[in-house]
Amino acid sequence: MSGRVHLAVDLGAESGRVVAGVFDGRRVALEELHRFPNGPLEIAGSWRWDVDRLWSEIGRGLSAAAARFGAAVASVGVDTWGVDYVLLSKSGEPVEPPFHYRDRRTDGVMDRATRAVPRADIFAATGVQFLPFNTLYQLLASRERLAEADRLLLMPDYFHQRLCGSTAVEFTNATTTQFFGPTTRTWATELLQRFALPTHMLGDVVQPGTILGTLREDVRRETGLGTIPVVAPATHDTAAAVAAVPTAHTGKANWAYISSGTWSLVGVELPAANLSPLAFAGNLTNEGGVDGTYRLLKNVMGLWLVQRCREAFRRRGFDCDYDGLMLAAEAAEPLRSRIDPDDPRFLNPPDMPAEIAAYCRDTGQPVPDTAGRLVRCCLDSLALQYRRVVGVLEDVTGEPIEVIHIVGGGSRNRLLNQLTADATGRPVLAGPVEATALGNVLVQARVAGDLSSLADLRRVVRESFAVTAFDPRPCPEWSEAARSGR
Ligand code: LFR
Repeated sequence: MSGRVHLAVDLGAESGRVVAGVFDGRRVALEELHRFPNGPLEIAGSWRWDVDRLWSEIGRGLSAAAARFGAAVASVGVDTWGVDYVLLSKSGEPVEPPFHYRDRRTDGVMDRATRAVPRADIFAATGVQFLPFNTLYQLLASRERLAEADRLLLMPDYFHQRLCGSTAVEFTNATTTQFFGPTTRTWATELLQRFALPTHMLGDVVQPGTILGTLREDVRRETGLGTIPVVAPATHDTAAAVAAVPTAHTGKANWAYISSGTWSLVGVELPAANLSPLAFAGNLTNEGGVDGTYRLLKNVMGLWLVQRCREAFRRRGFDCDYDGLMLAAEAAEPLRSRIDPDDPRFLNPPDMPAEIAAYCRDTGQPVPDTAGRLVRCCLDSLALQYRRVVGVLEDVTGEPIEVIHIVGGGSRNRLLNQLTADATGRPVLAGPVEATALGNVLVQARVAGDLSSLADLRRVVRESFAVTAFDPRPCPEWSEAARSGR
């Protein structure tokens, strides 16, 4: 395919990639140029991000893009996970290596914070789900460094700064902090003041699709790229993925998405945030999307459970690939034991299989004692949680959800796709796998003048990628399991 090339730098908690999106005006094709691992950097017992290594990997990807596409490269933009931030000094350098959101310094902070300021007030000001790693609690956990900071950038903004010097904060990721107002659409400075947190380091917030600047001279020299614009896509990976859901029903809430990867983000798209008592009671979040839309969703623990089980199996000398684990899970007895995947004990336990076993023991269930049983327990529990969240979303919006789109890396998991259809009783449409990079690329393509509405972006996705359908099978045991409340 020939056409204009937009580069998506797509960083996830487990891996990063630089992807080229070639857009011919009607369809888009993706080509992965460079993939690299990501993960926590341990410094004196704390979990950080190795942003310098990530930066050099991004450089490698950009050099590969220059070598492969030369002058056809039209722009570049970065998306990453949410909530994490870099504090910059006056001279533009990080004041310390940025923390990983799973770092344990936030243990207990959210509980203390919500004793000081009631949850209802925090929700009214931000519309965000209570998660212990939200930026708000991270700032409270390390407030002593804030005085040194001139700027707070979120992770993608930081890489944009290194690419073009911009210090803007992009809207979709700003909404994950739990100090951004969904109705005022500015920083919730009054809330920060109630916590005696400073606000001087908060900069301008820009919408997805803003041209942030042009590639710095030194980056051009090192990579061989030209004087191209750096464009803020939807910088929150989930927002980018939702923008690339291949629905033909933009503007309606009768479809749900699951952006499936390390996390499962289960939600609907709305024209504005929903701050209702039901949304608050359901601990839902309102995160910003493309074109001012809001993503009403819930973070479900996701395939992190399986990733950590696999890691633990490896440590015990049992190195089974992902497909092998799924086959073992498929062969295991369904719904034998179940966990609440969102119990905070699963956020970062030292040994995931042991934690799952302990949960099952504590709740009087059979302990999953093989790899297949453990993984099956994770997948059944996720599917059951999806069912619950879909129910809550319907209650909150008052609209029946007729179909579920699963996008992202987790949409490759056929077993989980089928279990999701069975558990929710809804048809599941799986794909595209690379929704995040696609959403990133298509927002850039729109800036280049090739596309107009969000519906237009999604039409391109539909015309470029096939989806796989999973129909629900009649399985009364899911209703029973849901009734049992676990
Ligand atoms: C998914 C994600 C989620 C966010 C979590 C932590 O990759 O961005 O949306 O809650 O990571 O930042």
